[in-house]
Amino acid sequence: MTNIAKGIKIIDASLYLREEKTIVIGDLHLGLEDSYVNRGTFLPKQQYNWIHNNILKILESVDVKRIIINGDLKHEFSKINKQEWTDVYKFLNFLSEGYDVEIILGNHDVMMKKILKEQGYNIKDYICFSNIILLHGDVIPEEALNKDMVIIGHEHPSVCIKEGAKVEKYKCFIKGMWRDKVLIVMPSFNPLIEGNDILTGNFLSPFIKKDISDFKLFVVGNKVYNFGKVKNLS
Ligand SMILES: [Mn+2]
Repeated sequence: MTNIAKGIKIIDASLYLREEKTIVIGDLHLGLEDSYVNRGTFLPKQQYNWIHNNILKILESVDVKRIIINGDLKHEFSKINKQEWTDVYKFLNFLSEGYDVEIILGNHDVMMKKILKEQGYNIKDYICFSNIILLHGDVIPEEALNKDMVIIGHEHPSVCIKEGAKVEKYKCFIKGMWRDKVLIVMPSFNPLIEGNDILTGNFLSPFIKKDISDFKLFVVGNKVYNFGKVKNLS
């Protein structure tokens, strides 16, 4: 566990908000394998169990009341595939047994929004705690201007790290500024999504400007490593 801000810890690819006893995970992209199969690539269905076991480990490590899914619960953009129908409900039912579950709408969730709402799931465009706004990060809502800290997903940040001749990609958290606010970007919780290399400078989210050299980098390996500023990475 590593502190990324006051009262906010990184645990694996999740964030723990201590005062709110809340775990935040994002970009699960459930149903990813079926979506690949439909495009002709076979992928064994292992991600669900991995996600399930990993969230269990996290929930056992700290005192949790609430779980927030920060967008892209499912993978397909313009439809709902068979695996999504199964995995999304299995996952939400499993979490709902012991915790309050809230879902922030991601750009991949639009097709399911109405259905989840009708079934009583708590689904929102963003969630605020005093000075913090949590949101997916594909659009900037007005409300973000009123807060001191913005926490987003959407970007799937990762970084390539060289070790001798070997280069390996790791998921990472990055922390910097958006306007006069602290911005934290979370990685995808899905093990199959390695993510987008932050050093390429190509970002999806309107919250991230091209130059992130002053951002701080937290790499998620078998533990979390504080790498300092992006510009010091060599
Ligand atoms: Mn995503």
